[in-house]
Amino acid sequence: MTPILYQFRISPFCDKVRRAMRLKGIAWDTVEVPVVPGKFKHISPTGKFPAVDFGGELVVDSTDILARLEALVPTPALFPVDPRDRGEALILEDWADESLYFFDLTMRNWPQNRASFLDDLLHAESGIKRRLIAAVTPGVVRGQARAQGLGRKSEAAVVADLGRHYDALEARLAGRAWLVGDSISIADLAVRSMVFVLDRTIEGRALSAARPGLDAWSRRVDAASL
Ligand SMILES: N[C@@H](CCC(=O)N[C@@H](CS)C(=O)NCC(=O)O)C(=O)O
Repeated sequence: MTPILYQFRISPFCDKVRRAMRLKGIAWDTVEVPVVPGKFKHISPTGKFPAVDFGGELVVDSTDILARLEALVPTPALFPVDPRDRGEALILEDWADESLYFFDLTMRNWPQNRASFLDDLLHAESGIKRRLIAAVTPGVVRGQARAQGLGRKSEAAVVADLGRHYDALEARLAGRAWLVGDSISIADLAVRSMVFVLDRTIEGRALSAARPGLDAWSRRVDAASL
């Protein structure tokens, strides 16, 4: 059985799943979901992706998908065995998913970053549909960012916030190869997937390039999982 990944290619959550499958040596098929995914409701009732079809068993949500992958191919283990490490890894994963993600959503939609955002988002769309989605997306995403709160801050305040998060990562990575324990884990994959998309913004790339530990760790995670 070859798992089928239903994805938005641009999504850091989908990137996390692809990295986990590569690390575990699992081959998969990909279905690119259109940006307006109406007819994929039977795959993901929440309308969120990634979703993976494991031979008829559908799993939605990247964390649940990684747990399913871990059960399918236990090594290398992405969920640390030590309970304290496991807890830390899951907390870091959730921080990446629920905090860093909103920096992605907010910053990629800033005017100076928008062209690359729309190119990445709409890579599979063309013609009138592409133009229509490109026209409405900035307003929709701005609304999401404002609802979460980050989108109500000035650009300078958002960059300062992200710099503080990156300082925390830089400090955490001092003298160690991975975020938790002594091997790559779900924490590294989740955080790297967010830093990866943030590196597609002018400000995010400047912040990560100024932190040598973070930058070296990014290269390390990519070497293992890309
Ligand atoms: N907690 C979910 C989050 C997935 C998620 O938010 N995916 C976004 C793409 S980055 C999505 O599908 N958005 C579509 C929507 O909200 O309608 C996971 O870890 O898989």
